[in-house]
Amino acid sequence: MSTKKPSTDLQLELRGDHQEIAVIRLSRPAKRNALNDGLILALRDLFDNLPATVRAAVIHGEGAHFCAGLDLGELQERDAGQGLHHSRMWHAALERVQYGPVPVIAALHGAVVGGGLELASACHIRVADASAFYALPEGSRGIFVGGGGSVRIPKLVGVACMTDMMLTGRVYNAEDGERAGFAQYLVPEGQAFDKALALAQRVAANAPLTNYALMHALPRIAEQPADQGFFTESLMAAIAQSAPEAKARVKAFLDGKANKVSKD
Ligand code: 1HE
Repeated sequence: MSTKKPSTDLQLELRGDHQEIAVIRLSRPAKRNALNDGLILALRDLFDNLPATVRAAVIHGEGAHFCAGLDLGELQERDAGQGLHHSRMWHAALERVQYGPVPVIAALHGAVVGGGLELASACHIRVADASAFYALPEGSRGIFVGGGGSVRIPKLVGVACMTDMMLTGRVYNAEDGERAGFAQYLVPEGQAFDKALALAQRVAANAPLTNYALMHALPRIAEQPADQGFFTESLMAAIAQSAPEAKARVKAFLDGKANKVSKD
């Protein structure tokens, strides 16, 4: 699997005055951005080699859908060992998304299904437009999730919701999906990318160490017993606040030079 040529189905574009936003596009619209092995490996390599200017990323899909999941055309007869390695390859790639160098915002539209939902759930923020729908057709295809979905998806919507989706083939539309917790933002059709980009610009303006703490410390703290979590939190807080950038930002507020918190 790892000897395949790099995929041309994944595009990277840098945006922003300092090339601080990476726009990552699944670019296989004829196959509804189904994720073949080449695309999964390209995703892994892309996150391993993001330019140092990048502070936040947006991932989206070309065409009418975000992603149709695993490329079923590649689902050849695998023995148990090969199936294990295939799933672990997905885990490695999506781990680079979740625990990579920068926060990733998924702009969702159309189908967000199977492995596409697993990819979306590895991102840090999900923005959906009104055309988005969510499903886990693995149940009806006689397979199981293999891209980390059984770990990440229940953290968004709960075990009961995921079990129901896989047992019954239930499809959530955009509105119900947002209510269930698949997406944090719901915007009119066609606006998910612009909203995700605007959020990425805000994220990119944060102190890098704060973003690092949110990506790497928070999910681990949330998994720890409370006593250990409190301790890890104190360590992370001490490290973050000792950074010169944190001191400069707090001083700017105290000098009346930084934005107040505002509900508008
Ligand atoms: C595909 C795939 C795919 C489309 N693998 N080729 N995922 C699924 O079970 C979802 C399967 N796909 C669909 O239900 C639909 O295609 C969609 C709802 C996503 C889109 O519908 P539509 O009408 O826009 O497109 P289409 O006509 O169904 O598909 C267009 C083409 O894309 C067609 O190929 P063509 O050569 O006949 O033009 C489809 O065969 C192809 N296509 N989806 C391969 N998924 C780590 S484990 C993860 C496990 C899973 O993700 S299982 C869930 C797989």
